[in-house]
Amino acid sequence: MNDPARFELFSFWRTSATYRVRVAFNLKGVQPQEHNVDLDAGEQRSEAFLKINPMGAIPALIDRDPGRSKTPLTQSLAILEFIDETYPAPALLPTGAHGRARVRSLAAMLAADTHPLITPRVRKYLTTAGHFDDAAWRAWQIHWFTTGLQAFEQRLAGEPETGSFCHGDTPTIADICLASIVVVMRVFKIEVAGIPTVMRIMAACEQLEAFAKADPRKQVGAPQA
Ligand SMILES: N[C@@H](CCC(=O)N[C@@H](CS)C(=O)NCC(=O)O)C(=O)O
Repeated sequence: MNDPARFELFSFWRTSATYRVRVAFNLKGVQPQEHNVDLDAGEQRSEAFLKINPMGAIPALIDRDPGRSKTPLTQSLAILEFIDETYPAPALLPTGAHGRARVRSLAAMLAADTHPLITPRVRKYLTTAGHFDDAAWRAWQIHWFTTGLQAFEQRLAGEPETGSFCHGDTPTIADICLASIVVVMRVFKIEVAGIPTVMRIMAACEQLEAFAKADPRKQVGAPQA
């Protein structure tokens, strides 16, 4: 199954959205070839990268399999579903329509409504046009991580579909998104109180090699501890 030449993944060590794609590939036993896009150096806004993703954001994925479209895929949630459809086992979405919608909804709470607010482009805007200093930016980060994760916790704790993972007892794209936020909070040394179910499920995720291997601190380019 593993064909290292098939997928090219544009990535950076600490990014939440790329972490999701790494975990999904790991769960499927597939290893993409990674190309570093240094977000600290602003490489996501280089002319070359903007041809791959005009949004100036990673991940971007190119399928090099002969006969397949070479149009880069962007947006981590779309890429997760692409990987799941390309390699159906183990499934990253449940089978029923309601379960699939619930998992997609949980995933979107973090990937669509939380994470984009703390990206480098938002920081750049707020610290220039918005006149934020470092303390204001940190308060902003803490606010949005807390809002997103406490709402996520409320759903996990209150909905009967929650099991040892976000939906039942196997990992889905909701768990991948949950873990993608927690690993980045660790990088930024941010803690959110009152999220015991989130942290219980995070611990379950990290028991799995697919998640553990994707930890930002283990990626090429990560600062040495
Ligand atoms: N909704 C997009 C978000 C992509 C995104 O914002 N990625 C971040 C890294 S985690 C990025 O490349 N940011 C560059 C910037 O903000 O300048 C996805 O899920 O793929």
